[in-house]
This record gives sequence, C-alpha cells and structure tokens, in this order.
Amino acid sequence: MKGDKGARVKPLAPRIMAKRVFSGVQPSGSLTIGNYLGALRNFAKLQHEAECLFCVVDLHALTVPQDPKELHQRTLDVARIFVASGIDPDLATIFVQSHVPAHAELSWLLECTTYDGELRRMTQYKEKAARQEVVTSGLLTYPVLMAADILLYQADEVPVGDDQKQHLELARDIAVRVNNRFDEEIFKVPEPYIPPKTAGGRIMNLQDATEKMSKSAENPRGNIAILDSPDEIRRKIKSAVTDSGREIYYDEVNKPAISNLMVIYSLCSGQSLDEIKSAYVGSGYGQFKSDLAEVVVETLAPIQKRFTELSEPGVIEAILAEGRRKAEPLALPTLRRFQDRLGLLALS
Ligand code: ATP
Ligand code: LTN
Repeated sequence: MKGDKGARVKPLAPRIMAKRVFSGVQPSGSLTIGNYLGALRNFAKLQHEAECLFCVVDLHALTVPQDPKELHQRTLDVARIFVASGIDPDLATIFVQSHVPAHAELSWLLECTTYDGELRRMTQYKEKAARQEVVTSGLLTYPVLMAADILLYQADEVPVGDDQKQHLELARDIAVRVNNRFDEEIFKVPEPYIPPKTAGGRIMNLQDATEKMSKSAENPRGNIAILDSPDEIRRKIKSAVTDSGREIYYDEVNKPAISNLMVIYSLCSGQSLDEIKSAYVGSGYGQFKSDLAEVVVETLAPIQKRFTELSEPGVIEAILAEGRRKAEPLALPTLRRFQDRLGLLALS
C-alpha cells in the first residue's frame, strides 16, 4: 500500500497480465516464519508479474474447532500480515473466502465428482485426524474446498509450501476429470509453484526438525511467529534443538536441525548457504544462533511495524471489502458455467 492512512494511489488503468495466481492462508493461528518464507514472501514477488488473488481461507480453518472471537480477530490479522509483508492491495486482490459464497457452492459440486478414497489417503488428513478427538467430515473434504478456491478463478499458478503438493495434485486431477467428462475446458489445470527446501518450501519446527513448523502446533516453542517480540525470537532460537557436533554446514539428512536454521538464516540475510558455512568455520553453534536471532529480528521488524499501522479501525476492513468486489465477478462465470453443464436450472 502506498501513501498514508487510506490515501491510496490507484493504478491508472487495469493491468493486463498473462498469468493468474491464487493462494490461500488459514486464519488458524498466529502466522509463522514458515508461512512467510514458504508462501507470503513469494506472494509479494508474484504480484509484479501476475494477476494475483490472495485469500484468507476462513472456511478452511473451521475444519478443526475454533473459538469464534479468535477466528474473527485472526481473519483480520492474517489480512493485515498479507499487506504488512508487502502485498499491495492496489496490485493484488486480498479477500476473505466466506465473503464469496461461490467457493462453498463450487466445493459441493466438486465433492460430487471426487471419490472418498482420494480424500482418505491425503497425508495431511491422516495427520490432523489422528490429533482430533472427533473428526469432522469437513476435515476430510477440505482438499475439495481448496480445489474449488483455485479452480473458481481459473488460476494458472498456485504458490504454496511443500506440504500442499498433494492437495494441489488433487485439484489438478479434479480439473482434468471434469474437463474430460464435458469434453471442454471448464477449469484451467493449475500449476504448483513450490520453492525447494533451501528456498523456504519447508521450514521445520525448531524443537523437532522432523516436523514442519505449523501455526496450529500445540507447543509454540518450535515456531517463530511473525509477530513474536525480539526477546521471544531470541529465546526460541537460543533453545532450538541442534545436531551432534559443532560444525555448521548444510546436510539435511545428518544435520536436519542446523540445516533448517541455515535456511532461515540464508533467506533472511540474503547470504548463500556456502557463505554462511564459511563465515562460521570454527565458531560453534552459540555464536551462529545469536547472529541468526538478530537476522530474524531485523527481517520481521518492518513487517511488525506495518502491521501495527494497519491496526487502525476500518483500514483492513476497507481493503477486504474492495477485494471481495474484485474477486466475486471473477468467480461467478466459472460457477455458472459448471452449474449449467451439470444440468442445474439457471436463475431466471
Ligand atoms: P496449520 O498448522 O493450521 O495447518 P499452516 O501453518 O500449515 O497451518 P497454512 O495456512 O495452512 O499454514 O498455510 C499457508 C501457506 O504457508 C501454505 O502455502 C503453506 O504451504 C505454507 N506453509 C505453512 N507452513 C510452512 C512451513 N513450515 N514451511 C514452508 N511453508 C509453509
Ligand atoms: N490448504 C492450504 C490453504 C489453502 C490454499 C487454498 C492454498 C486453502 N485454499 C488455495 C492455495 C490455494 C493450507 O492448509 N496451507
């Protein structure tokens, strides 16, 4: 966003872009540096080369129990973090999933073309279901809602972290199946945009380098939240688990914890993994961790500052209202065409 409080400079003419990009983030916890490095940072880059839609996927968060007040607050906060981390509402469309009812409508139609076996074998479903006392059918059908999000906008590309690969493959399978059934391109088949691990595609938990950092993890000690204070960041990095030995080099198999910290260091500082390795020859983990903490604090400081500025009442709400106005007309033609092909009676 350019300018002060609401004085936004509108682009002079609609931008004609060759590609359309869609991605979503759940308001299911406080966003982590994993979300930032794996997804948000790329959103901000892509907005300059594609027509981008970034969505706070509140309906997805309902697949596991949520406190209504917290969900409400987090939905606004995720949108604020989008903008604070560099997504410009004049370049990209930022909106809330439940504000465009077509997502839920298309999801139902797609559920009727998806097999239960396809959903039961999803890794994330199996992992999340194992952690719940009761498993809702929403948790099972969640990847279909994600497919609906993407297919509704005829997205060419979907920037996500590595954990979403399987869900994206399902979205592609569903698109191909529907297109084949009607012998017509009802849906564009989307391409994943997943950074390699060394470029942030899978940031691991600081307390357990075999687990991905996740904002809804029970123990927040393994996460660095984008909004953590400098002291919290220093404390969490100091207590991060390390591997045996004292040397600092990248080796995902034998040194998964140090490798993860090196990736975070590299992406926050702009230094390559080799440069970091050379800089810390003979210095041990202590110095490396305390420098890493400062690099992370410096990376997050401007985001935190912008987040606070965006907390003024009405600012983010106005951005989301405009986002919905831009998103809905893009979604409806696809929904209507699919309804028609299925034989549903048009509104008269
Ligand atoms: P939850 O724990 O509630 O499932 P999450 O932290 O996995 O949430 P999402 O809202 O599901 O976050 O994901 C938002 C985006 O961030 C997705 O593109 C996802 O792939 C990416 N992402 C999430 N965690 C990581 C991570 N540890 N490393 C890299 N990318 C990540
Ligand atoms: N399932 C994703 C969030 C998500 C998403 C999407 C990502 C929902 N709809 C559409 C990309 C495109 C997750 O849990 N990270």
